[in-house]
Amino acid sequence: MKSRMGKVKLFLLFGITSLVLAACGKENLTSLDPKGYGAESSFNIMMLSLIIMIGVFLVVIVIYTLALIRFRQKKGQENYIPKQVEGNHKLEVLWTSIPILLVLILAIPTVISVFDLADETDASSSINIDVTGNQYWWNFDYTGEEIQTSQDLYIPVGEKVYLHVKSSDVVHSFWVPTISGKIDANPENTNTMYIEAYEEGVYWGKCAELCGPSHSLMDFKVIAVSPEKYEQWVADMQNADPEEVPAEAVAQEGKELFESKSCIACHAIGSSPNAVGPNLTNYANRTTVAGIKDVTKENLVEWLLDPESIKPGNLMTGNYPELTEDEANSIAEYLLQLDHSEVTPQSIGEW
Ligand code: HEC
Ligand SMILES: [Cu+2]
Repeated sequence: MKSRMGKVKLFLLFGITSLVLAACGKENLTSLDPKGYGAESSFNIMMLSLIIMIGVFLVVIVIYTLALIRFRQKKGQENYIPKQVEGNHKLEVLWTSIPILLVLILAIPTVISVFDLADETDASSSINIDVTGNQYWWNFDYTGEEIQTSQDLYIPVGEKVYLHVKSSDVVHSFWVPTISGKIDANPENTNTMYIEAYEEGVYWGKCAELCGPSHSLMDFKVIAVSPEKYEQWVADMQNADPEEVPAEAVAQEGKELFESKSCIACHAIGSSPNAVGPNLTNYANRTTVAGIKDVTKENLVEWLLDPESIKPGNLMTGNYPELTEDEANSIAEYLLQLDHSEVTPQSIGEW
């Protein structure tokens, strides 16, 4: 009896925690409030399967309840044996064909949607971006535009943007629940998918494939802006001069350290397709450090002094000369003045 109470308590605790935790999470990191084409088609199929499931559940419960009531053993009939039935042709046909029908109702829109989302016929006249998953960050290379970014993917609202997704190391999976479906980033081949956002916003993305100790920290963002702002952003990024000397002395020192401390071997500032570490061209326009911490000088210095404490297993740790706090501070000053565009996540009022 005691152990049963224990189980009941455990069950209650589990139920309550699930309910409470279900309310956690970020805005624009949900597939239940779709704001883009891929997410909307997934949502519709999800709803269809839910409706079918509820229907089946109700029918089963009704039949079960009827059978319970109708075929109860009645008083005075304890020895009564009901008529023995062996097989019923009509019933068997019925309960074979109904599930087949339900599976078909689910399969047809699913298959149509899968082919629709993989359709590449408009790709040549649209924006194309090469997406590379790396342990534990994402690189975005705007084909033909000479723009490289990392962590933040800028796209125009209302347009199909074709993503050609691959990986530089292990299998990752690109997923922006609020606007897109999910697609694998494989080392050996490129998968293509398009995304389209209906409204301006900052949409959180996640790596959806267990890829190492910091897999759950491999966050990124899709920043959907109006087509005019997008044009502006592209021009700003193309005009960014990586050689520009910062105004303040501390930041100038930071720039020199960035070159002398071998940061530049892994990180590009400007459009160079260097893929060892994230591109840092517009670092001051970012909202997160390493995809997860708010952009503040303290967090940036913390990252530079000890990246391991923020993202275990990352590929920067131990691969650069040790920095003093002053040096980290100067580098942070330098990175935080790399402000090239007015089109930022903050500027669309979502931050
Ligand atoms: C061996 C290559 C390598 C070297 C050298 C290196 N880094 Fe990194 N760095 C990385 C990688 C890889 C990441 C991505 C870590 C992650 O998110 O998993 C990173 C991340 C960062 C980030 C966070 C980027 C973001 O998206 O927010 C900053 C800032 C940074 N590095 C600055 C520096 C500075 C400054 C130096 C020089 C002192 C340096 N790095 C040296 C590889 C390197
Ligand atoms: Cu990953």
